[in-house]
Amino acid sequence: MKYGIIILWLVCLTIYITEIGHGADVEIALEAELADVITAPMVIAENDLASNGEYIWMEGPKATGGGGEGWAEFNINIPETGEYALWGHVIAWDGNSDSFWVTWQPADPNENPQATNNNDFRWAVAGGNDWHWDRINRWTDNEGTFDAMWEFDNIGETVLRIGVREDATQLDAIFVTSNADATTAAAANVRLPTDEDRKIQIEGLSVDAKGKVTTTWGALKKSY
Ligand SMILES: [Ca+2]
Ligand SMILES: [Ca+2]
Repeated sequence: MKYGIIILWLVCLTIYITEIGHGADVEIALEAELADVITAPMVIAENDLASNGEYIWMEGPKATGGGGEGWAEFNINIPETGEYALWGHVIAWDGNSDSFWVTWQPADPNENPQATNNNDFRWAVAGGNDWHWDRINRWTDNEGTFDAMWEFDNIGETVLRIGVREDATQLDAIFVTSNADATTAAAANVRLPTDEDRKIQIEGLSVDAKGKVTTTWGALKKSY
């Protein structure tokens, strides 16, 4: 009986190590237009070349700047503690339509940079008239852009807010990864959301390190 328990324990330990101990990156692909909250003047728009045919932006003409109101919020369930990076699938026409504000709580404080104008939360979006990936950065200390990294000490619910800074900047999708060291989209293994990713996002399911659905959002929240 005693040995049986030890063997059972070893089997469980082996399964645990096999499942989570191999260092797989956490990877979560999100559609911008499936955000949990979108406040005007940030709106959903259609584009045939965008993932899922839609993206979000504050509508506006190129080259005029303006903006600074409205945001999209994503409730993201973090399945493992550690460092995370974000990539955005974007279009940024010119120097007056190439930025968002980004906060990701609880790693970031509950601050509204649209009010505080804090450049620590300013994402200078890489320019380009076609959809392309850009790692989210910070305009820290007004000294230029640095790849942003967020550290989460607890698993569970986090809130990512992408706020309008300049109108006409377009966001199609977001890729969340625990591979915070990768500096190119290829190295970060970025992907646009699949049908399964969209299902997970819509139904509020969490994912494990290998991207398999493990538990419902509601069930996970109850364990806190
Ligand atoms: Ca700009
Ligand atoms: Ca999209």
